Amino acid sequence: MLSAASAGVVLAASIAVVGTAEAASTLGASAAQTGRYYGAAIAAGRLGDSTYTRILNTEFNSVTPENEMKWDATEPSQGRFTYTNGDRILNQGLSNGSKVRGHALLWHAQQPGWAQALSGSALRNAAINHVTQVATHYKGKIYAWDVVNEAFADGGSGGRRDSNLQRTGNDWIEAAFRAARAADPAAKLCYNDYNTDGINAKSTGIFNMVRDFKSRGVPIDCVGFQSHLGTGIDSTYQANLKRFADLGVDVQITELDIEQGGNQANIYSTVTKACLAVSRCTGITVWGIRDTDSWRTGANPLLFDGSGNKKPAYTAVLNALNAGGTTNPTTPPVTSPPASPTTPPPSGSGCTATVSLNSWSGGYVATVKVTAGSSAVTGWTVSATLPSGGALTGVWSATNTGTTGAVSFRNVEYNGRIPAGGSTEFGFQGTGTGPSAAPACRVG
Ligand code: 9MR
Repeated sequence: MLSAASAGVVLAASIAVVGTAEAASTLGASAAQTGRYYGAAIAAGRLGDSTYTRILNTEFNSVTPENEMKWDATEPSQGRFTYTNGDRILNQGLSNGSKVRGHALLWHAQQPGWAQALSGSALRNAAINHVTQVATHYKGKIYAWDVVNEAFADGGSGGRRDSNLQRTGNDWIEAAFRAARAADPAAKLCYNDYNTDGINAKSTGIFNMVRDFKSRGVPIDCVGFQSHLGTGIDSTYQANLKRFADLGVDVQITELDIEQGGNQANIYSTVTKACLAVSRCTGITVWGIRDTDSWRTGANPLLFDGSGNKKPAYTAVLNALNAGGTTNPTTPPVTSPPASPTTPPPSGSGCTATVSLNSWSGGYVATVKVTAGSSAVTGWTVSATLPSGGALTGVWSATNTGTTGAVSFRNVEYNGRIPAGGSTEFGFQGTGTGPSAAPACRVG
């Protein structure tokens, strides 16, 4: 027994020398060998299941909340945000050393009832406020956000899907991306969709949007290809990933599941190899862990069976990952949008405020940084003048006095105390155009 075991070790070692990477025994570790992640969509309600969490913690190094960060889950009534289940997913991932993909800030589906009932600028402002608030709550913790999900139509048009969000104006997607960037400059910002698993009219419509965004400086970093696949795969799957990567964005396979049939393991292998062949394909997420966790009842589309056993598809993926591929270069960190230099840096005691505006036609989101001077402050008030015709529609991390013209913002309980030289942030949102002059800050 002992000598057989050591012979096995010797054999494994010699294979590793020949291969491009040493064989790893879990999906996450084998993907990491080429700088990629291998993730799963997970549900907060299943985290008490020990088989589920064992597989999760062993195999995966990225998590996506299946439902817990969607609009209906995080803002069930307007302006009231609930992060309990989203935070459970986040903490599960972070405590396991995993990346967390945020899913999804704006989508035509799973909107809370109050948002479904809105239209026009009220909906646009509510949507942008939602993006700002949720991205701010998770600031610095999310690897990549699906900022906008499934905004393109199926079929041959290559155009946008009709939805209440689309009816607020074609620029709603870029407004969402700008708001997300302003709120969390470190997160990669993705557009995510399905039926884009090859070069077709829908994926080409998205391709054209991404190319346009890149040419106009709209912040977009990645495109997610959901890849809910049947029993076949488009021969242009890899070429499609590559053409997007060539636009200068990362690509990710975000919701992979493949109907069980004679070809399931082969198709899983093909998808894995396609990602490995594209240097900006940064990782793969399967949409669930066991077949019994899948939204596709009866399709058995995942890598583990209902008892948690590895399926042939699992082995096919692991082997493909271990065969190696292009090394995914670490992409440079996203740069923060410049804050407008409205006030000089703090010198004496007191405080100063700088504002960074994310504006679109008819509205804006302002992020205000309050910085203490050479002495700590225990409370602050920031004053600004809003141009006529506009009004405040939302404020966070501060309380306001006035909604038009001369307005002021006072700290809330948890952010009044700023150490000497330290800073805090609050934000507000309004209709019309944002303040053009420097906001004033005073202590108290
Ligand atoms: O898997 C999710 C399922 O639990 C929800 O009931 C459903 C509601 O629309 O959303 C599922 O996830 C979807 C994802 O958020 C976006 N792409 C399609 C996924 C499958 O429907």
